[in-house]
Amino acid sequence: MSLAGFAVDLGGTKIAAARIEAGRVAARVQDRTDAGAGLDAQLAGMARLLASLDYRSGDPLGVAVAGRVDRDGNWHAVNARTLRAIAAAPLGTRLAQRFGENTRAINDAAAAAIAEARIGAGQGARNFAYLTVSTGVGGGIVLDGKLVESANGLAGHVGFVSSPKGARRCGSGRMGTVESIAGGNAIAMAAGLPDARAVFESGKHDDLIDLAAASIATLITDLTAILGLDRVAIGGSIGLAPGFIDKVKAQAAAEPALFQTAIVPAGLSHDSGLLGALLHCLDKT
Ligand code: BMX
Repeated sequence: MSLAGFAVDLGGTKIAAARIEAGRVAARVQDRTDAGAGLDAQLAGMARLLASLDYRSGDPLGVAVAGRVDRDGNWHAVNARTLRAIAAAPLGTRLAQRFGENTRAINDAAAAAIAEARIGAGQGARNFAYLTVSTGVGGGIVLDGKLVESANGLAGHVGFVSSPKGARRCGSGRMGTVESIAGGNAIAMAAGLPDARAVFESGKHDDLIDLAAASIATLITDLTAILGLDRVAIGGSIGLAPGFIDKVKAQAAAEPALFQTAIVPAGLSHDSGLLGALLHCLDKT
């Protein structure tokens, strides 16, 4: 396939940028996300990474970000603890000023859902959802090949659905969300460790990982009841950690058969947000 251009994927923990050629990531660089940075500093971080990939102003550039991007291109953290200085930030306008008109921004999980649906693990599925279990829990829903969108950019934010196992308030302000159980920040907080990687490496918190997997299984079952999903792909640093999807599948298998769906790993691994951001950008023209 002829997909070519550049992409940025800014998550709660890391920011990646890539040069994409012939539908594949040809070169990739990444850095830690500055969770306290405002729009100017985030744009400067993107520009730094892109410069190292020989990006030139005017080249096609798709930008995926954690948080919602509304119809006017304004960027808002939904979980205000993840990106603390991003509220009504005019991302679309500022991207165009800095990088040219050939840019477009979208939520990171929505971008990944587009890529997985078109060229990844969702190909051939009619009612498809992509879930990322990472710093937060994000999602994108693609029905009949079309991403479900809303004017406020919230559509698909399935991590903010409440969970029967939830007992904490999450950074969205909602009580007991799936993200408050299964998000990397939430798991790290519950374990009293700096981040989710440390939780996995400690080998001492299987109970927290099991609880996270169970809450994701319930979320998938609920989404299947609402949308008649025929496939769900899971990505993200926790979602793709060894054994995690198997735990989710084992929990989901205990549900009545009618409410079960196929659960598969993201086909594009950690590149789906980058590839989907560029696909979305090129859809514009
Ligand atoms: C949160 C939310 C989503 C995002 C998801 C995954 C914020 C800042 N983030 O649910 O918009 O898609 O996390 O994000 O409100 P990641 O940081 O784990 O990649």
